[in-house]
Amino acid sequence: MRHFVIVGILVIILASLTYIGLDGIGLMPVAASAQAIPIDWLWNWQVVAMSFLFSLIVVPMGYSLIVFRRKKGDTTDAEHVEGNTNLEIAWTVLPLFLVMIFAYMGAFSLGEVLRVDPNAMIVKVKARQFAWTFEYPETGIVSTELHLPYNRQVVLKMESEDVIHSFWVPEFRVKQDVVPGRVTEYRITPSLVGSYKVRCAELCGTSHSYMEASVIVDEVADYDAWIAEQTALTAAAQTPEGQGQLLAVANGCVGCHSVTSTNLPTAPTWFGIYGSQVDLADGTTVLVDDAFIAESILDPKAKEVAGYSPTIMPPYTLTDEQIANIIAYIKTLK
Ligand SMILES: [Cu+2]
Repeated sequence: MRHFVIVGILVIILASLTYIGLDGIGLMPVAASAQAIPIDWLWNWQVVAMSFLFSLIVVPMGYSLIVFRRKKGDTTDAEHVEGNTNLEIAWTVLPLFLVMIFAYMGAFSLGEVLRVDPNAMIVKVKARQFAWTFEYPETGIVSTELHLPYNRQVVLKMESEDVIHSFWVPEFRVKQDVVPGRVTEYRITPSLVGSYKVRCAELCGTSHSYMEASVIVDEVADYDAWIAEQTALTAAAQTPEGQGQLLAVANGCVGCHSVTSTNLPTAPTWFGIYGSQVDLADGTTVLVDDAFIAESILDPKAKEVAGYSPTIMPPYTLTDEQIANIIAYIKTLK
């Protein structure tokens, strides 16, 4: 009986230390979704059970090795044990109970995770080797970053264009495969403002490990501001002038050419230039029209504007359409 008491106390001590140790090393990243709460709750009780079962095996084994080892000079046989019905019933019924309790806890946790909010916001997710794209159907925004408002359930409708991928944000805890030929759903309610990363959790090809995208949980006001900004960009980008402005930014044109009435020392301002006459370095003048702008983009040294030579601008290889869009943008600057 004394041995049982000692072993019992040691099991409790080791189980507590194992639990405190496992809990202390932070096995999980920060929890950033409402769904993380039932998952972490279940996980925590599993760690408790693991710590206890680990101790229940290791302590009696270690205790027996030390306390019941053969004494010096003792050559007698050990006691023969022919089985113990009570013990067998105990180690069948107790684990059965434990498994049933965890089955119930698991079902409860799953129910919480899958709980549907009818007001959930929809975002479409496209996965392809090796990138994620996010579409906001309400506004038509397409983004390579997933912005989500704080504390509102979102349902991701996910499709793959090629192979099986898997959407996984460890801070949200939930993970869902993205399978070609069908739409899979992923529900989450972000509960912590911050910047996270979605990574593909299904080996999908050579650059699988680079298949990441930013997931940003915004305060509601910041989210609204992002939506407004993206909507403006999307709307602007659909007109030739908008495309032209994006091109002018992307190609660095506006680094040297001002777009206001203030001239930069590097190059003539674009403001009011279309349709005007400019003096060239060779003493002649030229009308700024489509032909002159196109020539100046493709071959900047062909006609050098007075006051800026020698021309430092490199030739740009743009398509006719891109040039037309830039011209459309320049025309708006007046
Ligand atoms: Cu992938």
